[in-house]
Amino acid sequence: MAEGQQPDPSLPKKHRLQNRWCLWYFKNDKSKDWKDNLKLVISFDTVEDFWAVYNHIVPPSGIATGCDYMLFKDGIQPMWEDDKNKHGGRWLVNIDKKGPRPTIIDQYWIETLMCLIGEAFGDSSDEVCGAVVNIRPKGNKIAIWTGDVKKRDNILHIGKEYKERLGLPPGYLISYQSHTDTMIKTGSSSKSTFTV
Ligand code: MGP
Repeated sequence: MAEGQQPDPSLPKKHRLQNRWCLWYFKNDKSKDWKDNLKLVISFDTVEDFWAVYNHIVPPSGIATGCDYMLFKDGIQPMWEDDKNKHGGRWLVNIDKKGPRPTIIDQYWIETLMCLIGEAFGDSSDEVCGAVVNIRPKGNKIAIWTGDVKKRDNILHIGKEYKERLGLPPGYLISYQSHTDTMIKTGSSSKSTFTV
């Protein structure tokens, strides 16, 4: 609904989410700077509008290699440089492309979105900035970004709950990396600050 417009009283009331969320798309165009490839697709703040968006867009398994979806709280840009991200990091889940189900990425992504819009981490949900899914030839990735590497208890709570929500077995370890470490990494792996 446009700003300032009154809701139509004859329509059923929509269910408000705790936060307004923005969906971004990263198109892999190597001729441009990384930031110029980011496009804000749409924002929403009701359950109904979330499903309208979700049902309308191509799932992660269908987007081109090198592209990303990002879902971030309104006001936070999906990049390390944003004030709300710059002291933070991410819980990273690597998804083996050679696994039996190539569309597992879609299942993990919807579960991640449910965790975000449903504020699934209790008080620690305030620490969540957003989530990113990367479609890559070497293996897809999903991550939940949080705002402050020093908030150990919140980060661990989020990591444990997230693992459970994805149905990952206890022996499958996921790691939390600060964005500062990710930025300076050389090669394929960066230092883990936490592991659950
Ligand atoms: P990527 O897209 O997160 O992972 O980062 P990918 O493609 O799997 O690469 P890998 O290095 O993890 O193996 C790829 C590159 O995009 C980074 O090296 C940066 O050059 C750029 N990039 C990614 N992010 C998330 C940012 C960001 O937040 N800010 C800026 N300035 N560049 C970024």
